[in-house]
Amino acid sequence: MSEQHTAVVRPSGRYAAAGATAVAHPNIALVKYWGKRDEELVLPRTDSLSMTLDIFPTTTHVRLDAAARRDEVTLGGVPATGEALRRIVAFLDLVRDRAGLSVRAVVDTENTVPTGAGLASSASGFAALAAAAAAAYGLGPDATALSRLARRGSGSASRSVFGGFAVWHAGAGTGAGADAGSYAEPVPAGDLDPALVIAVVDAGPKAVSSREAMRRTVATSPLYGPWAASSKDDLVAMRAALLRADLDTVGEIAERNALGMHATMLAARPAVRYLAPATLMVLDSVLRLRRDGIAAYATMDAGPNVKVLCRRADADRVAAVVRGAAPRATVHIARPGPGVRLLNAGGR
Ligand code: 2P0
Repeated sequence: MSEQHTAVVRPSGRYAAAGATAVAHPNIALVKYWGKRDEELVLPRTDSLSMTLDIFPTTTHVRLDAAARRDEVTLGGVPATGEALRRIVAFLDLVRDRAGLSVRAVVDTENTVPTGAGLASSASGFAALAAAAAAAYGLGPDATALSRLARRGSGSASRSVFGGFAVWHAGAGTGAGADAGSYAEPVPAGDLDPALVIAVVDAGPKAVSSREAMRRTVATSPLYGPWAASSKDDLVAMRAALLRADLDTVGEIAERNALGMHATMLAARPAVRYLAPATLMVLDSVLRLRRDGIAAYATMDAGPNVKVLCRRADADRVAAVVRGAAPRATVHIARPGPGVRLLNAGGR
């Protein structure tokens, strides 16, 4: 296993008084997670598979404060409130429950990815929080246990525990007994040299959260069942294509899986539509690239931004074409990145 796949999680046995700092990167799913079978435990309906990026890290510091009456959370230096705070405190409660401790925490998070724009800030966010909080409270999970723990914060965070490509197993069943079966692990890939050209066409927060959108889709979309069934086949074919480093097949599967996921949302009642005019302009440019013989394949998440999978050698050309198609977009080039890393467990 390459170093890229290694999640560094040091066991400590007792809580680290000075706290712990962890860094995690977002991941982009090539076979999507869309739909839960258990909201409380964040158990998905289907397996998913992603590539962790080497850009947009989240850095999170967690320090225990015996004198504090409640958790103090800042996001980019600004005190967290509302739903963001509620989710982080609920996650810390879970960690405290496992550690048998009640002491409150001071959490500082620096995100470099635009929050809430379908660029998976919750994946890097909860992966970093899980690693830092587990270390600060002395849990010492192995990488699999850390992936299960991160899942409880946000499903996609389970995959950001690992670098390179990762599969998140849905597992089976519901309730507490099903928790153990749902975790991510690295996926072996052949000699691929991929890049993801990320076109941020709108960095603003989305109108409908992915949590609400997936709930509505599962509950009301007549296309959800067929997509979930075809996603199972996509995952098997994707793993095989990755192993033989077949970028064209990886891209074809990723694009159809993403378009299918958006079709399920469009058929939800009421419809959820994340795709914007600029999204379609970029999708057209991807078709033109393919017509010109460049392997380029698009995927979109819970937002209007487009990620274009291509060979590393083609990334600059793909980025230039995408910029031409959406002149107001900000374009980034990402490559496979590392798993979550604990920077320290005893002081900043
Ligand atoms: C994914 N997305 O596989 C899919 C594709 C968005 C579209 O995972 O409710 O923030 O916290 O488990 O992980 C976004 O969902 O949702 C997501 P929760 P999460 O990347």
